[in-house]
Amino acid sequence: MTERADLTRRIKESALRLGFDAVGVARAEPLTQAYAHYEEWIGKGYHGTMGYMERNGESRYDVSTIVPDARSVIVVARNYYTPHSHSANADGKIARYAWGDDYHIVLPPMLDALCEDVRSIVPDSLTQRYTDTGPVLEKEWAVRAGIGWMGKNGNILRRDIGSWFFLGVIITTADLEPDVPMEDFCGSCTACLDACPTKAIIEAKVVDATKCISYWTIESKPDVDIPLHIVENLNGWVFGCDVCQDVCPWNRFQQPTTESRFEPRNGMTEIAPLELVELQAARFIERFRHSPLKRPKLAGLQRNARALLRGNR
Ligand code: B12
Ligand code: SF4
Ligand code: SF4
Repeated sequence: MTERADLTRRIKESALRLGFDAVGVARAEPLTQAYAHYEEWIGKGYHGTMGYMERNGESRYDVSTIVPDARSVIVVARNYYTPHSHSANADGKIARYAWGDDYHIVLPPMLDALCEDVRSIVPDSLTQRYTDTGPVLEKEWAVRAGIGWMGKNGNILRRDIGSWFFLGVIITTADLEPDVPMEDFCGSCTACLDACPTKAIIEAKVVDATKCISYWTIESKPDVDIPLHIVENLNGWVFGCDVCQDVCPWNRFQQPTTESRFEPRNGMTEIAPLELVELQAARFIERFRHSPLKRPKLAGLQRNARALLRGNR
């Protein structure tokens, strides 16, 4: 085994020991084609009001603008699947990724520990980590690092655990052995395209956020009304949406996570819209501390709840 292969093996072992479910490595090179797709996506306005996506294009294109002399990108996956479900005909459904504690809180200390190990295994190396915390095309890196393939629903998926996992990325100057991208196992399946209630998957792998329930219920500004054609198709979702993952045949291979903080907080996988509309600010802060549901703020959640009540009429 070459020295580079040995260092890579030790880093991967460390990632698995720290609790990640999968780890891979990609060569840190400019993302010419993926970035062209990204620019086209932005050009078409599919990002809606997520203005931050228009900035820092150079980092999305080339991670060496973030870490000079970057040689490798380490990508990790952390499974968040817990064996619970929504009740029949649930109203006020919360997307699975948000049932437990926020991954923006759970993953960074794990990534910091891995960065520390990388720097001790490869002395003098530099590391910079992300998990939906900066201008990095995490899914493209996941594909390149062999973590999974990009499903037609726009999510990265694997044959062993489906798509119920978060991604984390470490850009490093360490020169590591790259993995090969995984084969695409979507085949002729179109279940996600057919099932999306708002037809947000414009074509295979391309999601127009401005049509996506996840965007409207999580990312849109709380003072903006959700358009009627979305309201009428919310199908009970008050925060996020899992339809295009629920129908994915590969998600039959889901495995329970070993992270107890991803278990539903207070056993909750849904929250009645009326309860949300009446929730007081002080109670909201206390109840949703460390929860992803804090993101749209109480005003955003109440806007979503009112939309659901309106759509149900
Ligand atoms: C913006 C964003 C969103 C937006 C846009 C969704 C999207 N599909 O990009 C909204 C708010 C809608 C969203 C929703 C969700 N998100 Co989100 N999101 C992000 C974020 C911050 C950036 C992604 C991005 O840059 N999108 C812009 C598009 C252009 O990028 P892209 O899909 O990578 O585009 C590629 C393809 O479209 C392809 N392409 C484009 N055109 C063409 C044409 C052809 C012919 C081909 C072959 C390819 C191709 O090339 C592009 C560049 O690589 C990432 C974190 C990060 N920093 O990466 C999380 C992230 C993607 N989200 C995540 C999650 C969990 C979700 C939800 C499941 C949450 C939920 N349950 O509600 C949903 C899933 C919705 C869906 N079907 O995609 C996870 C996904 C994990 C995984 N297993 O894949 C991420 C990685 C966060 C994380 N660190 O874990 N999200
Ligand atoms: S998250 Fe929901 S609305 Fe968005 S693309 Fe998937 S099924 Fe469609
Ligand atoms: S539902 Fe089918 S087409 Fe969509 S991501 Fe899963 S396997 Fe691919």
